[in-house]
Amino acid sequence: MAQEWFRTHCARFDHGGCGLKVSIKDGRLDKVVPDPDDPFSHGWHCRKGLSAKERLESPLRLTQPLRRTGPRGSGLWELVGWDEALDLLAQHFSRAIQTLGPESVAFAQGAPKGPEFFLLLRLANLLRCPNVAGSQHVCHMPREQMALVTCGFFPVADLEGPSRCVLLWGSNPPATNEEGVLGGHLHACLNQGARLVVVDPVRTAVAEKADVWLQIRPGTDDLLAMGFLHVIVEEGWYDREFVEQWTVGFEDLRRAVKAYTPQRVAAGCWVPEEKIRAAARLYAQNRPACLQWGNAVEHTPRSADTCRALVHLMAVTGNLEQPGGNIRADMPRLMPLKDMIALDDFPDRPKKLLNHHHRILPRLISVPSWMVVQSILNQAPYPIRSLYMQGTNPLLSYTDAAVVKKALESLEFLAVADQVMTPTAALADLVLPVALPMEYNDIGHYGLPHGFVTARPKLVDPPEGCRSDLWIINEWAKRMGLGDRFWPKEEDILEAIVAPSGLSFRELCAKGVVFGPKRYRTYEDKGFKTPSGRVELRSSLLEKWGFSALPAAEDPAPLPEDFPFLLTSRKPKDFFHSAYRHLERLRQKHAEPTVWISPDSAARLGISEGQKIFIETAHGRIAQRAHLTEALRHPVILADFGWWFPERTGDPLRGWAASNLNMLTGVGRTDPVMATPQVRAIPCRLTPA
Ligand SMILES: Nc1nc2c(c(=O)[nH]1)N[C@H]1C(S)=C(S)[C@@H](COP(=O)(O)OP(=O)(O)OC[C@H]3O[C@@H](n4cnc5c(=O)[nH]c(N)nc54)[C@H](O)[C@@H]3O)O[C@H]1N2
Ligand SMILES: Nc1nc2c(c(=O)[nH]1)N[C@H]1C(S)=C(S)[C@@H](COP(=O)(O)OP(=O)(O)OC[C@H]3O[C@@H](n4cnc5c(=O)[nH]c(N)nc54)[C@H](O)[C@@H]3O)O[C@H]1N2
Ligand SMILES: [Mo]
Repeated sequence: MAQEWFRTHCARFDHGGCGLKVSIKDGRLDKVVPDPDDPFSHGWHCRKGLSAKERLESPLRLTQPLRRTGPRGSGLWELVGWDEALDLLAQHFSRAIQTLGPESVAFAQGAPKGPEFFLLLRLANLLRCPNVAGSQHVCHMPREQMALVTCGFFPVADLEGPSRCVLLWGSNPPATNEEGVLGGHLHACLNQGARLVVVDPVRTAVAEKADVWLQIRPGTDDLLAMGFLHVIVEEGWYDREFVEQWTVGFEDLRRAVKAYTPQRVAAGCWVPEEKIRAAARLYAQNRPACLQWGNAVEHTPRSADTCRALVHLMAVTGNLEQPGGNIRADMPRLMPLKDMIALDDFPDRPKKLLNHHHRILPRLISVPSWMVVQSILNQAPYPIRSLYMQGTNPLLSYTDAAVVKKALESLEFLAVADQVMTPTAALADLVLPVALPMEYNDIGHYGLPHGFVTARPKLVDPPEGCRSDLWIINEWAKRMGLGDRFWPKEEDILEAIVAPSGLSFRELCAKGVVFGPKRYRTYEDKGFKTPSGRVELRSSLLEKWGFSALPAAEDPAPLPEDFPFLLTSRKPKDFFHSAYRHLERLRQKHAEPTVWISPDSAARLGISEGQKIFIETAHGRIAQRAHLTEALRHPVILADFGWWFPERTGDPLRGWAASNLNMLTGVGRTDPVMATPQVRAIPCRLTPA
C-alpha cells in the first residue's frame, strides 16, 4: 500500500510538543521526521520525538489488563478483559466511598500530559473526593502561584518580542523545552543578538554561550535572587515610572532586600561579587529582558520565596507585559478549566484538601504527593485506602522512595495505568495498558498557561488491548453512575474542549496549532488582577493567608563533615523522568545511570572515569557511574534522576532502588507556602562501590 504523510505533534516526551511529519504504511507507523513548516517548533526536535515508532512497537509494552494473583509485587498476574477491569475499578471505588467516605480513596498523576489530568480531577470532584495527588508542588506551581498572587498572571518569557537580554535561571530549555519554551526559540533569540545571563551550577551547552554565567552553589537561588534585587534597587536600575504607577510595597521591598549585599550573597552562593553586580546590571539595563526560569528554582529550600523574588525582579525592571519581557500568554478560547474539572460541584473542596490541613497555600489544584503518602501511612488526618494512578511512577518520582513503597504496599487496592510494567505498576492489584500518542485523538497544552494548543490526531490503531486514559476515565465514570456528567465517546471530550474556539477537532488538526491572542500592557486598561490592581511587591494575599508579605532568603549552612559533597540533579535529556529507558535508540546514548563529578573531587577520592560509586545521604544510598567533567566544580555533584531497569525482567520491581535518586531525598523540610520538599542541594558523601 502507498505511504501517506500526516502532520502531528510530539507528546509525552517532554514539555515541548514539536511538529512532526509521520508516514503511515499498511496501517503502521513508518517514518517520523521533524516538520520544518510547523508554526510552533519550526523544525526543532530531539531524539525522543523521533523514537515514536519504537515507543509504539516496543515488545515491553503492556497490551492487556492484568490482575494480581500472587502476593503484592510478586509479578504474578492473570489477564482480564476490559469489562472486568472496569467493573473491578468501579465496584471497588463505589464500595469504598459508600462505606468509608470519599476521603478514603485517592487519585494520582505525575506531570500532566494532556487533558487526561483534568478529566481525572473531574471524576474526583464529582465523587467529592479531594485527594488528587500531583507533582505540581515540585513542578511549575510555585512559579505560577507566586506570580498569580504578585501580578495576577503567569509571566511567560516572550523570546520572540524580541528580547535584548535573556536571564536563564535554573532552566535548561535545549534539553527540556521547559514550559513549552523550545530550545529552538531560545537559539533564535540568541542568534538575533540577545545578551544572555545563566544561573546554573553546571556549565550546560547554553551556559557556554552566556555573557555572564553564575555558577551558583546549588540551593542558594533564594539568596541570589534577593542579591539581584539589592543591586538593582540600591544602584537605581529599576524602572521608576512603572514602580511608582503600577506597584505597591516598593519601599517595603527596598527594606527587605537591604541586607542582601553582594558581599553576603557572594559568600553564600559561591559566586564572585563582581559577577553578581554585572549580571544584575546586564539584565536591568538591556530592556526588554525576559527571565526564563526552570525547575531548579522550586526544588531548593525556599521555593515560594525564590519564585516570588524572581517575579519582583521582572516587575521592578519594568519587564512585565512588555514585548520581549515576560508576558501573559492567554490561551485560545477553549472550555474553561473550572468547567472541565467540575469545580462548582464540589464547593467545600478547599476545606477538605489535605493542603488545608497542612496549612499551605489555599489555591493549589492538586495535593502534594507526600501528603497523600503520609495520610496512607499514618491514617491521619484521615486514612486513604485505595488509589488510582495514571501516568506516574511514584517509586521513582516521589521523594523518600522507600517510604512511598511502604505506603503503596499497605493499600487495600491500587490500580495503575501505564505503558510498561514500571516498579510502581508491579505493586498494583490491577494494571491497565494505555494507548499512546498517535494511537488516539489528543490535544497538547490544554490547561497550561503556554498560550497555544497543538493537535495530536490519531494516526494508527493501538494494540488491541490498549485504551487511552481519556477512554478509561470516561468509561469508568459511567460505571460509577456519572454518565450524565461525562461523554458518550472519548472523541466527544475533545470536541467539547475545543468547541468554544469555534473549531471542530478536525479543523484544529488541519490548523495544527492555535495560538491565543498576544497582547501587551493590558494592565493599562484593567490594572493587574490583584486585590490592589497593581503588582503587589508586598503581597496582601499571602499576608491574609498567614504568610510573610515579603520574600526573604537564608544563608546556607556549611556542609556537614560526614556529608562533604553537595548533590544536585536535572532532567534527563534523553528520557522523560523515569520513562523510556526501554527504548533502544535512547538507551544507546545514555546506557547507565551516571553521576557527574569534577576531576578535583575525583582526585580527592581516587575515583576514575566510569567507576561505579555510592552516593549516600542521610536518607539512603544508591550507585551510579562516575563521569569526570569540568562542567561543575568540587564539591558539587550532578546525579541522574529516574533510573530503573525495564530490561531486568527477572526482578518484578526491575531494580527500582539501586540507582534511584529519590532513595536519597526526604520530606523532612518542606516549603511552608508550597509544601515543596528539597529535591536538590542535598549534602552527601561518595565512596567507590
Ligand atoms: N529527585 C527528583 N524528583 C523529582 C524531580 C526531580 O527533578 N528530582 N522532578 C519532579 C517533577 S518536576 C515531576 S513533573 C515529577 C514527574 O513524576 P512522574 O510523572 O511520576 O514521572 P514519570 O517517570 O514521567 O512517570 C510517568 C509514567 O507515565 C507513563 N506514561 C507515559 N505516557 C503515558 C500515558 O499516556 N498514559 C499513562 N497512563 N501513562 C503514561 C510512563 O511510562 C511513566 O511510567 O517528578 C518529580 N520528582
Ligand atoms: N528531556 C526531558 N525534558 C523534560 C523533562 C524530562 O524529564 N526530560 N521533564 C519535563 C518537566 S515535568 C519539567 S518540570 C521540566 C524541567 O525542565 P528545567 O526547568 O529545564 O529543569 P531541569 O533540567 O530539572 O533543571 C534545569 C537546570 O537547573 C540546573 N540546576 C541544578 N541545581 C540547581 C540549583 O540549585 N540552582 C540553579 N539555579 N540551577 C540548578 C541544572 O543543572 C539544569 O541545567 O522539564 C520538562 N522537560
Ligand atoms: Mo515537572
